Amino acid sequence: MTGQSRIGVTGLAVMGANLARNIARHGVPVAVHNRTGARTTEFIEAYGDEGEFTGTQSLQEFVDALERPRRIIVMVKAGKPVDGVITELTPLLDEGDIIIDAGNSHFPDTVRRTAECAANGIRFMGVGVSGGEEGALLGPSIMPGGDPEAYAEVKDVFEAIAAQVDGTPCVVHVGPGGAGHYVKMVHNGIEYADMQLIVEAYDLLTHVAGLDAPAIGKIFEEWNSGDLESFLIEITGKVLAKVDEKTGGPLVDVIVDRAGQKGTGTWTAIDALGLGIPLTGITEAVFARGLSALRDERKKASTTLAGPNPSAAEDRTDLVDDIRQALYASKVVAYAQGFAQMRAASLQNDWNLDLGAMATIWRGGCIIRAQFLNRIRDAYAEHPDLDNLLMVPYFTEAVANAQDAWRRVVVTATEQGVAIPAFSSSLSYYDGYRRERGPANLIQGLRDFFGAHTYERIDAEGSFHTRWAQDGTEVRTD
Ligand code: NBP
Repeated sequence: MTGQSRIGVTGLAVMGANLARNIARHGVPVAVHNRTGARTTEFIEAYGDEGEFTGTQSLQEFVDALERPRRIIVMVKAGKPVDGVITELTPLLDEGDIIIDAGNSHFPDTVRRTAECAANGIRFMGVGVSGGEEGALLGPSIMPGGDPEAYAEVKDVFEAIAAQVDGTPCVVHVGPGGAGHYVKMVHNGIEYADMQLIVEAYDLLTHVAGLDAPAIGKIFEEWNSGDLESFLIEITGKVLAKVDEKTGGPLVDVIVDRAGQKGTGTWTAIDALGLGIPLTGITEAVFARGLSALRDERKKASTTLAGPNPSAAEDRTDLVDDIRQALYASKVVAYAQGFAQMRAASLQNDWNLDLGAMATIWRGGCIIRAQFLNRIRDAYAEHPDLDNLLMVPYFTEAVANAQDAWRRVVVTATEQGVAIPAFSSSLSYYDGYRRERGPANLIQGLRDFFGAHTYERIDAEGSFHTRWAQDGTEVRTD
């Protein structure tokens, strides 16, 4: 039996429901399904008149409602539920049908599921979707990975429902296998770094500039009209301006300082460690959330461990602008690192990622959407094989101009005892990256001393070992 729905969505919690509504609102007939049937009934009751929906109560009914090849978006909780749905769907599907996992799956799972589905003649796509609840409904940034021929079957739908910036939809086929979910993972990692940089600026503005939340909210509002213009800077202004109904003071002042996380930042950092890519901005952001969670330990340490207590500066005019520049320079570094990571993963996995296209599809719909991404898109358009974004004249110059302020902020924060892990590690990365000769010569010497790991010389080919504990002579080992 062949149904009439062009595409199906199973999993009607907030993301799946909004994605299904977005698709139907674009005139595409959608079959919907949810494990708990009552949710489907409620969905049809609430939104049934927004488009051409077919509500189904069983997976058999669901697959029967779809055109061939069947195109099925799975929007269930990431992890085991995705495998469960694939297992249940597989016997009901035909050769060439397409399963699209649009949740936040970890990319190695996507690689495995692609192979498992292929063994059953099913085409599997791992698709990153960013933008949260509102993006799913009004236009997300979509990062589809998997078989390009399978993508061709859904391209028109994805392009219709994605956010649009300057007439360009925020969706592009990212690459094969796990590439889509990989890129979504790095997107989320960059989101962690962006947020950490924002909170470090907030901390300094509070404790070193001596400003209160509404005043800082206004500063973020101003910053949002310059180089920093972005969704996260914009909402920072709004969150800081919010008044708590209960206390009459700023809401942010009564929110517990313990950050949650769902794991995508950790995945990004772990992957960077495996690739050997320095990813200090994102990784420090993950560690900072970890430190924030040690609330009880911090409470004890706050009365035990010595250190300066920050005191508000008398003249804050220059300080506020210095903090803005430090935020911008650190942000450039965090993005340079994230893009370097995607480049390394692309080379390792033969994904052939178009990094300029990634910047292009992140300009709208997603959480890190920003003006700044236009600059990154331009950089890759001019230099497709770029090693590091810092080397493009625009960014080289931007960081060069900001660096005096950036260094002042790191010094001031350190003197005043304000933790700035992302600001300071970004500056250290910058200083390390711009050194032709670093100090790792000594590491090699030490490794050779205790483990005969050998070293190379700057003045001769080959590898060498010194008999440190014996006669001290050097021998060539290759
Ligand atoms: P949740 O992640 O909260 O998952 C709830 C859905 O999964 C419900 O439809 C539930 O069905 C279904 N489900 C579960 Br739980 N176990 C199942 C199983 N074994 N078999 C079949 N269905 C099962 O939903 P969400 O917040 O809409 O997110 C969906 C995906 O999108 C996740 O991967 C999430 O990480 C990702 N994502 C979320 C956001 C966001 O802002 N929330 C943003 C971007 C991406 P039930 O109704 O029967 O319990």
